[in-house]
Amino acid sequence: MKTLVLASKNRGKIREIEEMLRGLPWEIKSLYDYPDCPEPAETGETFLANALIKARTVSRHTSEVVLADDSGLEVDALGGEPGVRSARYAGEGASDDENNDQLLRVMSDVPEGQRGAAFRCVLVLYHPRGDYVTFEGTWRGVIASSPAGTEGFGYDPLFYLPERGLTVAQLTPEEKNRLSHRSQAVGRLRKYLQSLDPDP
Ligand code: ITT
Repeated sequence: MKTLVLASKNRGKIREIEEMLRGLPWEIKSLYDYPDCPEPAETGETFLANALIKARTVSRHTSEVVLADDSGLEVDALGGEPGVRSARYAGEGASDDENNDQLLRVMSDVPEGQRGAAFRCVLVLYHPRGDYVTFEGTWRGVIASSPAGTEGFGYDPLFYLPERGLTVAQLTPEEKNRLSHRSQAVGRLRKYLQSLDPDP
């Protein structure tokens, strides 16, 4: 088995990506396996820039192949905010609940019909020799007026899917992993990894 280090401390992401990469000949690790790894400073203005910062930092520290996920919520009525600031929308170190409350406050005057949004995920697969490939996924939905559901993480309780009549936090983990921005990006990554290592 080869080792793939997820450049993440977000347990929700790690759980989802591990599940989606099941069955491939890669042992999946995360930053919880490398407690001395320096904390990457996510100073980029794009998902790709931040994913690259995380991937480089972790690959230098571990000398392993690294997968970084930079993702977030882009709200149409807010010109794409919170975007790369999704994890810290209510301030540095904010909890998911605090970020959700902040989003509801900021959107309190936005009428139904103008509450469209997208989850975006950018993955960087980074080799310690310095080359990398990227994969993306986008998932459209609507920001609900109050939270619902207990599954998932982050903004899932507010991300409403009109075609399902449910928020993402009301989906089963299996359903989220079939539909999400992250599953689209990881699906592309899976195909790439399989093309490197086709079954005999
Ligand atoms: P790592 O950098 O350690 O991976 P992070 O949470 O800081 O963890 P990001 O900087 O990429 O990661 O921020 C992503 C934020 O976007 C995340 O904290 C959520 O608030 C939100 N987000 C991303 N994917 C999501 C999903 O599938 N469901 C709900 N919210 C999501």
